Amino acid sequence: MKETLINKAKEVLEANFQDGGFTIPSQGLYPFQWKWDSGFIAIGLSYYNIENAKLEVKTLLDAQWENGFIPHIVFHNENDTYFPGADFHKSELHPLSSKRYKSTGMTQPPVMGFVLKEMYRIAEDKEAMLEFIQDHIDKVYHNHVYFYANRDPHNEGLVYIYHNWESGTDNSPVWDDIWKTMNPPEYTFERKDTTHVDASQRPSKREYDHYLHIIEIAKEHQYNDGKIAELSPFLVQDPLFNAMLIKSNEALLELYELIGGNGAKKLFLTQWQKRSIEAFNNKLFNEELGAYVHYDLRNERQICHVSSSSFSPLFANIPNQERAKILVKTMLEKFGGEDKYLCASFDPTNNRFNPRKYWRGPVWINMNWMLYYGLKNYGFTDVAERIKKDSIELIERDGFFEYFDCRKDNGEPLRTGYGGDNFSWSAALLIDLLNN
Ligand code: 2M8
Repeated sequence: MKETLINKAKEVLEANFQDGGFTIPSQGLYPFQWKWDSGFIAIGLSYYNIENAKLEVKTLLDAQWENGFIPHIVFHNENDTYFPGADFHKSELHPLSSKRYKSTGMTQPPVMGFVLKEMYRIAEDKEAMLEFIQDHIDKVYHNHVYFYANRDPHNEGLVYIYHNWESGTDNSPVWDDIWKTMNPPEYTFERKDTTHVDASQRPSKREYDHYLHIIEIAKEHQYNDGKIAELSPFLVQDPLFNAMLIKSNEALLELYELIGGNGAKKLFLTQWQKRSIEAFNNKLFNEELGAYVHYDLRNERQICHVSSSSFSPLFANIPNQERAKILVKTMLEKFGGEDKYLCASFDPTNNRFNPRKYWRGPVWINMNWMLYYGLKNYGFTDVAERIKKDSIELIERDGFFEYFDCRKDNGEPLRTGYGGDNFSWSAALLIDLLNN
């Protein structure tokens, strides 16, 4: 069983591998290179094709801008099955954008630090892997410097995102609170996603109006960070994004330790790490909900909803043991009913929950993967094992999909997963889970 699944997962990744040296998330639906997808994909590839894993990371880092920024999509080709493409995003507006690659002008969770460390853990030839890391780690470090210098206007140690697409959790009901503060124009455009996936599983047209509007504002100011901080109606300190940054800071510190030297970089990371963890615990925890939440920096308030992002700090060693216990209690009470697979992406007890719609409720394998390691780390072995078992069962039962219904019985006799099929990070992270 295990071997068959692993072979199928490899087939998915092989079919999605492109000539340019990167892996697309899913044919048709996502035909380019995505930042955090590439990180998760590199982890899976490391088990059986370390050279392609390295290439995946190298290709992404090649598209880094001169200011250290790494874009969320790199448009390696002219594929027209995706909207909005390179012509909409116009990364060339930013004076320091890559001259070689067209991209978006927004980013995604900073996974590359911990991805390099995972690759080192998995690699058989540690020496060769460390050499690769040595050649690429400064780019990741530079990316972290970019975040602290440009995305943290109060020097708190918490960086903001200016777009829901930067979060990776695109249409989470968390953002509904922000949409209520905006009234964008009704744009005319041709959606492509709904030609690949049933519209009931994707964001609405009105949501896309909001998404495009924020980009229009950023473009009016050539993606200037200062202007975005001043003007973007969406300015959020996201627990998932910041947990990834903290996890990656820790990984960079460990890797620089292995490499030796690099004192100034280690000092920078140590200082910011301390500040980030403190601010994270002080500002993003909500006692009443027993969970970490998002902070709306534009309107200076917590966004009081529980999502799978609320538990991601476990992955980055952010809570103390006592708080970790509270998080697990909240998770089990709200998300953990016997009739459900762990872990829904949004609170199933909240009336905004939708079990079929993208980031409004379905289970995502990348989130489960992080939660598995986080829970294990704090000694919550049973819950960790349940998340792992649920992830494997969902893929076996529903296929290598993008997201999955958390209800064990969703009333559909011919049940499948949702979103894109043959989805790369579901395959890549399954390989890691099955090898553990
Ligand atoms: C989804 O996002 C893209 C925009 O980035 C989209 O809907 O068009 C998200 O699930 C995101 O987290 C993911 O990286 C991307 C590619 O898999 O798809």
